[in-house]
Amino acid sequence: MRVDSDRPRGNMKVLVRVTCAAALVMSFAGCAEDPNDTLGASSSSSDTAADGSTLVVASVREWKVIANRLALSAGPTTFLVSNMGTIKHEFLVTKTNYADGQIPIDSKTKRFSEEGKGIEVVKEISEWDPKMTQSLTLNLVPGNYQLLCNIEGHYGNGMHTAFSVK
Ligand SMILES: [Cu+2]
Repeated sequence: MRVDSDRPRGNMKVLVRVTCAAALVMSFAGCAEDPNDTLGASSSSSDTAADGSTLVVASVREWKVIANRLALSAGPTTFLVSNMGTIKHEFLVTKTNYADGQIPIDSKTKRFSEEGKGIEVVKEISEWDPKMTQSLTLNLVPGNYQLLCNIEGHYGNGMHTAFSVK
């Protein structure tokens, strides 16, 4: 068996393993190779992260944002987000009353202004590599949100989902 056959990717594999270990500490079962597995596993695992916050398991890819729950009660919330795509993505928890996918896009930058009227990027995971999982914890207040990626062209291509907090 060739253990180190593909050296260039060696470091990434180690990082993935470390990330999975961190995820397990948060009582998330496993490191998903497929978003459907992530969603399936989440239904039988805890709805609460180790710190007591509400757990939302999500994934980003070209060109979707998926989450295992799209409505929850206000309070401390942890998003565990896997990049299931082949390129970098970001994850923005955005408070807005715009309908899902309807935030106006600048035709030149192919992004929306994160300082625009009626748009509040509450917290974000900056763009990160494929096959990696990141977590984000924040205190959600009631309102309408979108979980989205605002890298050039990505929002317009479909990387958004509506999310509401009561
Ligand atoms: Cu993206």
